Amino acid sequence: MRQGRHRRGITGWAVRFCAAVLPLLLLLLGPVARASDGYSLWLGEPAPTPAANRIEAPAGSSSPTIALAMAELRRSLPRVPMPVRLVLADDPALGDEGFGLRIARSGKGQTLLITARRDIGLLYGAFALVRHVRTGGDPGELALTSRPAVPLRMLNHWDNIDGFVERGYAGRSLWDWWTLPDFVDPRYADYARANASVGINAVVLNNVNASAESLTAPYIAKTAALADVFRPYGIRVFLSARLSAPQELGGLPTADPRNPSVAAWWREKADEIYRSIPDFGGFLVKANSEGQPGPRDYGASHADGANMLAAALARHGGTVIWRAFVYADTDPTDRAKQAYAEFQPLDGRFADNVIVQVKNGPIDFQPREPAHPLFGAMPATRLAAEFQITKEYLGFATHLAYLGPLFAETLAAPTGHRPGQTVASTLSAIAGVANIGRDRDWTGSVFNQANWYVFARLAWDPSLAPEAVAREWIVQTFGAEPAVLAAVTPMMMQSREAVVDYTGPLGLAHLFATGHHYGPGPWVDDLARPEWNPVYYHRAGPSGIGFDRTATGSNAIAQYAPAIAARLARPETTPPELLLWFHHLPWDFPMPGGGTLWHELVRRYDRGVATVHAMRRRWASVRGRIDEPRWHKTDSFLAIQAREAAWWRDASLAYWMSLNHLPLPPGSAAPAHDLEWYRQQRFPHAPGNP
Ligand code: BDP
Repeated sequence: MRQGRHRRGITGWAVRFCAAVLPLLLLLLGPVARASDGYSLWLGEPAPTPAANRIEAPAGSSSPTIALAMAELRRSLPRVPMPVRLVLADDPALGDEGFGLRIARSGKGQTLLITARRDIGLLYGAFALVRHVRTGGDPGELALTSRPAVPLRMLNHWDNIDGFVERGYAGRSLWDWWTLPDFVDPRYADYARANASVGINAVVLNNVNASAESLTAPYIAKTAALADVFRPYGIRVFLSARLSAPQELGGLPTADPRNPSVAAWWREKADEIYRSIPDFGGFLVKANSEGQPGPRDYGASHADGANMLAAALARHGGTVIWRAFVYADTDPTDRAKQAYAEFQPLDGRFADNVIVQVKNGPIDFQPREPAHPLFGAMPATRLAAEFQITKEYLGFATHLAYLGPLFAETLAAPTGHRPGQTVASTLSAIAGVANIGRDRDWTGSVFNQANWYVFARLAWDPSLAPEAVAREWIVQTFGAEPAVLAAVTPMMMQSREAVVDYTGPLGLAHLFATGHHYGPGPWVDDLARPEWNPVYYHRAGPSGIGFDRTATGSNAIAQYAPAIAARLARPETTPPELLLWFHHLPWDFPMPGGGTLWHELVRRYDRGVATVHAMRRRWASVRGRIDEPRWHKTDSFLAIQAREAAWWRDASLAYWMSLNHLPLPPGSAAPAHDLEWYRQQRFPHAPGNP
C-alpha cells in the first residue's frame, strides 16, 4: 500500500514536471513561427532578402498598376526556376479584369507568362501567381485562366466621419478624415494592396446611415485623396448618399426625387464630384429604412428615387446602388416579407445603371437565414447580394466564426426560378459590410482576417469551396505546417455552425439583446416597434415555438419560386436548419432522427458549446507552432467564446423552460443561473452600437 502511494507520488511529480517543462522545451526546439502582430494579413511578412527572380515588364507599356504588379512579384514571389514575363494581350477570353498564367516553352527554356488584356488583370495575375506558389503549387505546372464572376466586388464601410464605425469591432475608422487630404496615411495603400490581392474593386467609404456632410466640398477633396491612392490598385470609391442632402446642404424645401430642382441639385453634385474624382463609382443609398429619408416620404417609389440619382450619374459612368433592406413601422406584415413586397413589383423599372442591393437573407444578417426571395425574382433588374463580414450577430470580434460556409450557402442556394439558377448566377455585384478598423491587425482578430479574405475570394469565384479557401488562407497566414492545417481547418469549418447552435439553432433568429446585439435577449418584448423584439421572431409559448410563415401564417413562403415554396410548406420537407424560421411547432413535434423538437433544440445548444471546447483543444495543440502573439490572443478569445457560448445556451434554455416547463433531457446540464440573472445582464459599453 505504502509502495503504491509512493509510486503514485513519483508519477504525479513526473506529470507535473512534464506539464511545466515540456511546453517550454517544445517552444525552444519546435519550429516556432516568427512573431507577427497580424498587420501583414495573408500577404505574409516581407522576406529579409527577396528571391532573385527575373521579372520582365510588358513591352512598350507601363502604368502605375503594372509597376505595382512588378513590385509585388519582386517582393512576394518565392524563388521560381524560370523568368516571369508580364504580357498585355487582347484575348477576349480574359475579360476586362481576368488573367492567364501559363508556361511558354522555347529553345531558350521556359518562361512563366502572366497575360491580361488590361494592367489590372496583370496585377491580379501577379497576386494569383504569388498565392499559387506560396500555397505549395508547382510553378512549372501552371495553366489557368481566371476572370471574376461579377463585375463589382465591393466592401461597404459603415464608417462615420467622426471616426466611429457602426457595428465595427476593430477600433476606429481607418479613414482619418480630420487629417485628409493633406496627410495620406501609408496604411491606405496597404489596405488597397490587401484588397487588390483578392480582387476587391470597389469600396464605399461611409456609413449607409449617411451624413449629408460627406457630400460637401471639403469631404469630396478628402475622398479624392483616397481615390488617388486606390486607383492604381483597381479600386473605385463610392459614397453613401443621404437622400435629404438637397434640403440639408442645398436649402431646398423638399427632397422629393420627382421635383426638378432636387434632380438638378443632384446633377450638380455629381458634376462636382466627378471634377475631382473622374472614376468615382457612384452612390449607395439606404432609403426609407430605420428612419432614413427616402422617396416614400413623398409618396414616390424606390424606382423614382434610384432613377433620379442614376440620371445624375449616368453621363459620368456612375452607378446607383439602392438597398432593398427596407421595413417600415407602419407595415404590420411579417418583416421578412417587406423587401420583396416593395421591390419585386418594381422589376424592370430601374435604370440600367441602378443595382438593387439585397441582403443575403430576408431579415438581417442572422447567423443563418434562408436566401432572400428577391434573388431570381427580379430578372429585369441588376441585383447585388449584400453580406455582413463584420460579426454583428456572430459574437463581434471575439468569437471565432469563419463565414465562408455562410457566404457559400447563400451564393449556392437555388432560386427555383430557372433550372440550375443559383443566387450567385443572378448577381451583378457582391457587397460585404467591412470588418476593418484601425486595430493593428485590421479586423480585431487574426481569424476575422479570414472573413475579409473568403468574402473576396468567393466574390471573385463563388464556386470555390469554403474549406479550400480556409486552407489557402491558413497556409498564407500561419505557414504550411501539416499539424497547423490539420488543427485549424476543422476549427474554422465548424465555427459558424457552432455559433448557430449556441445562439439560435433550428432556424431561430434575432434573439439578441437590445441595441448592441451582444448576448442573448430572447425574452425582450418591450420595445416600441414589434419587429425590434425577439419575441416577435420566435413566437414561443407554452405550446410551441417558431414563426409560421406558411399559408396558415404570414405566407412568406409564397414569395419563393413554386418548387421551393412547396418544400417549405411542410415541416417534414423543410431543412431542419430552417425549421422554426418557417414553422410554428409544438415542443413535442417528432424530429426526423427520433426524439422531440425540444430535445433536438437542447441537443444543438449543447453541441454548440461542445464544439467551442473542441476548438480550444485544437488551438492548444498548435501552441509553439504559431507565433506567440497571435496564438495567445486567439487562445484568450476562445476562452471568452467558450464562456459566452455557455451563457447563450444557459440563458436561452432558462427562458424556453420558463415557457414550456419541460425538463432537460438526461445528461444535459441545468443552466448555471436562474432566468432573472440572465435578464439582468447589461453591457452599456459594448462596441459598435450607434
Ligand atoms: C442592422 C444594423 C444597423 C444597420 C442596418 C442596415 O444593426 O446598424 O444600419 O442593419 O443594414 O443589422 O442598414
